[in-house]
Amino acid sequence: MTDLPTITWGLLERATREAPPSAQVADEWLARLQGPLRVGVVGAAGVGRSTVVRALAGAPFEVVEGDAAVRLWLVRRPDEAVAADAVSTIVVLARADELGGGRVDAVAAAGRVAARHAREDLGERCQAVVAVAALPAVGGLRLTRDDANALAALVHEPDALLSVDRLRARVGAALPDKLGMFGVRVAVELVRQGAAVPSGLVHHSGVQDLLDAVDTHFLARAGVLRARAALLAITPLLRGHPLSADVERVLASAHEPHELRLLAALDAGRVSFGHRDEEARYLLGAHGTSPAARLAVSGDAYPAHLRWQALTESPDLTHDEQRAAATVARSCAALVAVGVVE
Ligand SMILES: Nc1nc2c(ncn2[C@@H]2O[C@H](COP(=O)(O)OP(=O)(O)O)[C@@H](O)[C@H]2O)c(=O)[nH]1
Ligand SMILES: [Mg+2]
Repeated sequence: MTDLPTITWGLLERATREAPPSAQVADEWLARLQGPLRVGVVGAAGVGRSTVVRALAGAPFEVVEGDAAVRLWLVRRPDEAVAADAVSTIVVLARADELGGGRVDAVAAAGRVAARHAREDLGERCQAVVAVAALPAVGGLRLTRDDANALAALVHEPDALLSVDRLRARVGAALPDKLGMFGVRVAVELVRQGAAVPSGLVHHSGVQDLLDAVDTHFLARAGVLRARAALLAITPLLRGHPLSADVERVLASAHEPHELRLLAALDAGRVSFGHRDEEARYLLGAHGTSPAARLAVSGDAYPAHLRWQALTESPDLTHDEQRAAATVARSCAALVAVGVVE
């Protein structure tokens, strides 16, 4: 089985030569397939897009406001995330610190809400759901000496942290504006523990969780995700051209997007094969997509294929689990084919 990125490269080159209306876009995508992954930040005005872009500055991928091959879809409430291209979307519960009046555990609590939605209603619509408070993470990187002094003083003045008004009366507006009530409370706690404030805020704000999710769901699969985005981008430009049938066939038959969906379902706990989950994750490419990486736990591809094929008819599995087993079996079949060729 030739992989999707390789097939896509060939189709894009053909598009530049044979299909003039799509040539320019195909050419742009050929260049983009070799560059860093672009991650788009989308959502309603005021949801916190610019702040998330700032919080991700310096990450090992390119962050842009607006749509891209893959996207972070910012929402205030989970029910705003109604339709998305699941494989290329991470839903972000933005400004999560504002929940519960900026309590110290606000983002952690929002994180549990996010995980529940990933298991339940949002699971089919995205790769992951993450709760993030970007403002305190950004603010933590811009603290001045005065801010640091104010935080140190607040360690001994718990009453000043009881409300925004009290905090403003004590330290002025600059610090609460920079970090938010949640951020100030967390930062004071970090100072009390003798921990570094900027990196502590990145962790407690969920920004580290977001970076990890982008790493797992996007960066590790950048080749497939970009290839798919490129084919989707040229599809409308090929209407009526013979190449369009080839592109549609590749998009419809590519196995990798099914692997990504199943990995997300396993991560969120929507699907489980019990003690076989770990083997499934390897075979699906969670720990590397080379044949050797996929087979690291199973050993030989052929017996693995037989075992997973048998599970597609196992009476111990639900219908959904049988279908999921068929996805793993198909990954195994491709590995068997690779072994035959070598
Ligand atoms: N408390 C809090 N406020 C935030 C957060 N992110 C953004 N904001 C504030 O929300 C407002 C809109 O943010 P912005 O990033 O400009 O939103 P955009 O319109 O989507 O780009 C600004 O006043 C931000 O300071 C956050 O994580 N927590
Ligand atoms: Mg903005």
